[in-house]
Amino acid sequence: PNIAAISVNFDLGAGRRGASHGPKAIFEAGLLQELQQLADTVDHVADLRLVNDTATHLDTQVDSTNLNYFAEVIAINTQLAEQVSQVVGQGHFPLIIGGDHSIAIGTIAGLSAHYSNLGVIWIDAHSDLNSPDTSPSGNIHGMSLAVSLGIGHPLLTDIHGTNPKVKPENIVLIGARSLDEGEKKLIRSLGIKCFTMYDIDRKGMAHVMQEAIDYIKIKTDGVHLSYDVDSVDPIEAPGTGTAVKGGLHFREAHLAVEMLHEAGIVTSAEFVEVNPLLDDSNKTSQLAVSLISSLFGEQIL
Ligand code: DIR
Ligand code: MN
Ligand code: MN
Ligand code: MN
Repeated sequence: PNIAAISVNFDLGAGRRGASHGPKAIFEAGLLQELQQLADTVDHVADLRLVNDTATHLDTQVDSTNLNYFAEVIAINTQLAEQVSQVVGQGHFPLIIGGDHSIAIGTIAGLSAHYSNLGVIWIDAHSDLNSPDTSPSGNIHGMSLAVSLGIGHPLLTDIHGTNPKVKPENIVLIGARSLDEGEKKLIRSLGIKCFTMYDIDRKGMAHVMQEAIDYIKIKTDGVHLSYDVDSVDPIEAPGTGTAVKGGLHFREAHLAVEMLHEAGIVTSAEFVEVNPLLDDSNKTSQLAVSLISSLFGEQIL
């Protein structure tokens, strides 16, 4: 592929600061050098951040209850959606480096203009299916998948055009182990395919990934991989804001992306929630580089 890397230096969707430094740490861990050996071409096409005044001056009438940094999240995602849509139009593979997971709103919005049945593989300890009504935190990184389904504040769901951006039957969740009550209800009521850590323990990661691939490839015309590093166990990925024990082991985390490479179905990807301020040396950034390399075909032998 011709990879167009887009870094997003943003952390206001999360409850703690630091994921905005994720892109710098991941690039310093050697991302571009690794990708140059694997892809046809690699270009770092954009390095997005909020600049003074880009945050929308929201009307004081707008209800932003339980939506932390609402204007900032709208501003960064509006920029990101435009950038993603542009690189897809040029025939490039968008690789988005976060940043907290609220940026999936902009990524998926930008992609959705180019696909009528976009598939989304969401590898995460969480499901990010909250709305202002169900969120225990008000942090928008816990709402991004719901927004992509058209659930949430219209100023978020309407970013970059039509809504919903993705259909519930075209989503697969992998690695879930921390779900809020409202999220569980939504997963059940919409019938979203969800492979929890229980399923991974019970069936094995290879089996789960094969089921996920077989399920998603049937009716989708493109597949976006949204990889939250907190899916990985904190032993391997300590540098993240909402670590949850009982996660993917190092090899399970890699097998997922190795099998996706082999299946050849992924058309865009994002890696999010690396927080270098919480990291142990640069372990989590290095893990991200290694996972991304495997997605683009790095093999052991
Ligand atoms: C929690 C945490 N479900 C929330 N979500 C996180 O605040 O909505 N998502 N950490 O990545
Ligand atoms: Mn290498
Ligand atoms: Mn997430
Ligand atoms: Mn998460």
